[in-house]
Amino acid sequence: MTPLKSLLLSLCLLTLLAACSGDDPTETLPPVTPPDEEEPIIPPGDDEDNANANEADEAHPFATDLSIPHLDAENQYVEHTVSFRGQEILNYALEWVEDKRHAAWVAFSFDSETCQKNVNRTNTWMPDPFISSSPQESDHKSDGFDKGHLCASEDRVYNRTANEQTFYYTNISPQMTSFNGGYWVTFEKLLQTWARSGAYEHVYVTKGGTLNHLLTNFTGTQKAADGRLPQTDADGLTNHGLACPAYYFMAILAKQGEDYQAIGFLVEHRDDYGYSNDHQAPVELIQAHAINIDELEAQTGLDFFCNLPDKTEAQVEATYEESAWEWKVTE
Ligand SMILES: [Ca+2]
Ligand SMILES: [Ca+2]
Repeated sequence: MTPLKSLLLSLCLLTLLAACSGDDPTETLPPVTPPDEEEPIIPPGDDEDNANANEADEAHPFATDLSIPHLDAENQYVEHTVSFRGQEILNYALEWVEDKRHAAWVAFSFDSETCQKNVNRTNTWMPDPFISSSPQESDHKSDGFDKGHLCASEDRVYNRTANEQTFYYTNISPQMTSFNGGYWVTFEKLLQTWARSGAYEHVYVTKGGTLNHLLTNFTGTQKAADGRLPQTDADGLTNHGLACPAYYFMAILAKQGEDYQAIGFLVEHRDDYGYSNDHQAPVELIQAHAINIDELEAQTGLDFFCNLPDKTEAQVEATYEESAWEWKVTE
């Protein structure tokens, strides 16, 4: 090899080496792919899973409210709303069971505005304008029972229309006089005390009578205001064909910040507790009926607070903390 050929070969090798080294400063790196912002970073089984939640639609925008239990498509679901301070808000909702002529439940909530006491009881009894099979006044005549509110008149006194709607006959249950005015009333006052205490920013409630347990072949011991003894037939119906529950219940969920507490009550419908309008049950007796929501769900067949994320729902329903509630009535 001549010295010239040797030089040329060396130059060729150097050129090749330079081409392979990849350190050309003009070369650009592939762009870094940013993380996909649509993808949740939370691992599966997260805090927001909600398998049993209701779905809201245009006709039922409040179906996902925390007060509403899991809806039963067999029943008629109705939302009674009112216009309050420039907003359409849920006053209370109910599910109507046509063949029982009784609500499966009613649901509502108290916040800093809906807990207010701005109006008096209106006594505007009327058929429910949303339910064609709504009972009317004649369905409650001479049956030996009181017209017992499910959502109490005193629960809805923030606005006149709100109170008027509690007098729809779909919100009424045939209750024994001494139970309505002497015993159940203390549960209602305890709930109202909690709701108006300022201790919670929101109190959600589902109330009702057990349609899976009706009072059958019953004759009471104390006459109602109509001078008759309360009576039901073998199907658990009054003389006008309204279902008469054997128990009444309340499921209560209180929210304060991110903290939730829940408690349930289940009470047998009797007229021999020994209390009356003039002599109402003390709160200690009411406290003895407290149960957790899991147990109340087992007894009633309803799924309360389904719209809570499942993990939170399971936690608050498993136990109730007696010390988390103030056992005092000031209403
Ligand atoms: Ca539940
Ligand atoms: Ca849920």
